[in-house]
Amino acid sequence: MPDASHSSAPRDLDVAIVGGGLAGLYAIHRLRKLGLKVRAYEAGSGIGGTWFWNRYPGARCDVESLEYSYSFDEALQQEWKWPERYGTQPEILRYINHVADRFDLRRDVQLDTRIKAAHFDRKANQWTLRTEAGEEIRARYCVMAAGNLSTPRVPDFKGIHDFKGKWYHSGLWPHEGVEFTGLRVGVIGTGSSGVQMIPIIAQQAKHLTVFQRTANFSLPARNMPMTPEREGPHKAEYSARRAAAQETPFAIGGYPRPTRKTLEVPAEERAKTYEAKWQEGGSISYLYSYTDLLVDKEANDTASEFVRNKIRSTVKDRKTAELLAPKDHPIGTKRLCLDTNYYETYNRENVALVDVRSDPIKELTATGVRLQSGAEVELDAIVFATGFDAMTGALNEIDVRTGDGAVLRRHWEGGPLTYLGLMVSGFPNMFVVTGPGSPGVKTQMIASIEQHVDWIADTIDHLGKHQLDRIEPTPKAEMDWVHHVNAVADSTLYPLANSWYVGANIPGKPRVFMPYVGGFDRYKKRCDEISAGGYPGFTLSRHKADVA
Ligand code: N01
Repeated sequence: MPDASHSSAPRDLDVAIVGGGLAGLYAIHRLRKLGLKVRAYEAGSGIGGTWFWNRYPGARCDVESLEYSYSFDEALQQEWKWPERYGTQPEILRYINHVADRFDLRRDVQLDTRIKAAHFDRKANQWTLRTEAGEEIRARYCVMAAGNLSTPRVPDFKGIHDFKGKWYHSGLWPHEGVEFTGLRVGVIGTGSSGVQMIPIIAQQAKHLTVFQRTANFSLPARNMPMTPEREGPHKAEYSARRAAAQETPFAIGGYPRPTRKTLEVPAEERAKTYEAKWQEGGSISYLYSYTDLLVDKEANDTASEFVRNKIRSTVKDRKTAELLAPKDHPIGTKRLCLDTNYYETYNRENVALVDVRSDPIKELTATGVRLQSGAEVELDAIVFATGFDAMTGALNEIDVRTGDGAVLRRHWEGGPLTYLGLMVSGFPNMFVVTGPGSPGVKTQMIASIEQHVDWIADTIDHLGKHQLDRIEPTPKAEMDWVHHVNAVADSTLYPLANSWYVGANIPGKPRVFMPYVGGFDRYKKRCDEISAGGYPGFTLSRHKADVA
C-alpha cells in the first residue's frame, strides 16, 4: 500500500517523528492512542530502518527472534511465527511490514522524505521540520527516532572514485542484490557486518580478500530452525518472560544470572563452562559465565583466551589464526559478533586475510587496493563493512537549532550531552529514542525502544493532563547524567576498546563513551522514579509565560 500523498499530508501536528524504523513505528502506535496527531518521516522508500537498508548477504539479528520482537501486543507475539532461532534481514523486514499493516501505521508514515532541519521557536512553542524537498511541518513535540547505526560511513580513501569495479557499503545494500560469482572481491572491515557476510561472499566469489584492521571476537551463533520445543514453552509464558527480561541488564531473558566470580572457580571447571556456552551459541550466555567478565581484566583474560584458542584450533594457517585472534581488547568490550562458519572460512583456498593494521590501505586504484608497502590487491568489487557514524551521526546530519541560538551540533561538539539519553538541555520538547546516554545499543534494542517511547508518551500525556506544554532538562541534570554514564563506563572494561561506543571509528570524532552500560534494569528504574517523582531534573512549564 502506498504512503499518504505528500501534497495532501497534514503539516500541523502534535508530534513529528523522524524515522520509520522500529522506533518510529512504535511511536506512531503509542502516541496515536493518546489521541495525538502524529506523522513519521522516513528517508527510505520503505519502512523498517536498519532492516530496510542492511540487506547484505548473511544479514541477520544476533539476538534470538523470540526476544527480538515487539512485546506491546500479546496477540501479535503469539501469532507471529519465527522460522529460525535468529531472524534474517528479509524475515525481520517482513515482520515489521506485518506490524505496520496490522496496526494501520502506514497512513502516518511519509516515505522518501529526509528531514534536513528542525528548528524550535520558543514563542510559538513549536518545532518546524524542513524536508530535503523543502516541505515544512510544524509540531509541538518532535521525536527523533532516526536510529543509532543509521549513518553509513565509507572511509575517505584516496582514489575511491578511480576504482573501475563496483563498490558497496553494508548499510546501503542494493535492493536487487549483488552477484559476486566469478569476481575477485575485497571486504574491508571485520565488525558484525563483515563477520556475517564474509562466509557467504566467500562461497560466491572467485576469490575473497578480507582487509582486517582490528580482529574481533566472534562466537558461533548456532542458528537452527525454530522447533515447537523452543517456541511452545516460550510463548506459553511470553508476558512473564518479557517482564523478567526487563529485570536484566541486556533486556534479554532466559539466561540465568551468574553468581560466581571467574577466578573463584578452578581453571578446569571454567574451561568446561566456556565450552558449554560455546556449544550453546549466542553472546549473552557466554558473557554471563561469571559475574565479573566485563569489570575485571584478569577474569576477562580467561574468557578471551578460551576464544583465541578456539580460533587457533579452527584456522589451519597459524599466521592467519594469530591475526584473527584479538589481542587488543577484552572480549565483550566491542560488540561481540555471532557468526556461522566465520573462522572456518579462512581455511578456504579462495580466501586471503590482509592485515591492514601493520600495512594500512594507502589508496584505491583503478584495479583494486594499494597498501602502504606498495603491495597491490587486484579486485573486481569492494565491500565496505566499515560501520557507521554511530549514535550521533543521524542527529548531527539534521540542522537542529532553536530561535534563541542553541545549535545541537555545537552543543555536542565535545561529545553528545543528554539527560537519560532522552532529552537535550536547550532543546525543549525534543525527545530522542535510543540515542547517546541511553542503554539502547547495549540491550535487546526493541525492548529499549518500547521503554523509551512509553516514557515519552507518558510524559506528553502528563504534560497535557496538567495543562503544561513544554519540557526540557536542566543543564545540571544533563551534566550529572553524562558524568554518571562515564563513571559507570569507567567502572567496567569497556573503555579499553577502540570501538564505535567511543566514536573511535570516525577520525576526529570526540572520544566520549556514549552508551549507558549500567544496564536496562537500572535505567528503567531510574526513568520510572523520575516520572513518578514529578520529573526532577526537568523543567515543565506552560509556554504562555514566554509570550507575556
Ligand atoms: O561496523 P563496525 P559494523 N580501514 O564499526 C573497519 C550492529 N550490527 O557495520 O575496528 C580499515 O563494528 C573497522 O576496523 P576497526 C552492531 O551493533 C549488528 O560491522 O575500527 N578498516 C571494523 O573492523 C555492530 O557493532 C548486527 O579497527 C576499517 C569495521 O570496519 C554495529 O552494527 C549486524 C576502516 C567496522 O565495524 C556496527 O557493525 C551488523 C579503515 N579505514 C551490525 N574503517 C547483528 O545484529 C573502519 N574499518 C548481527
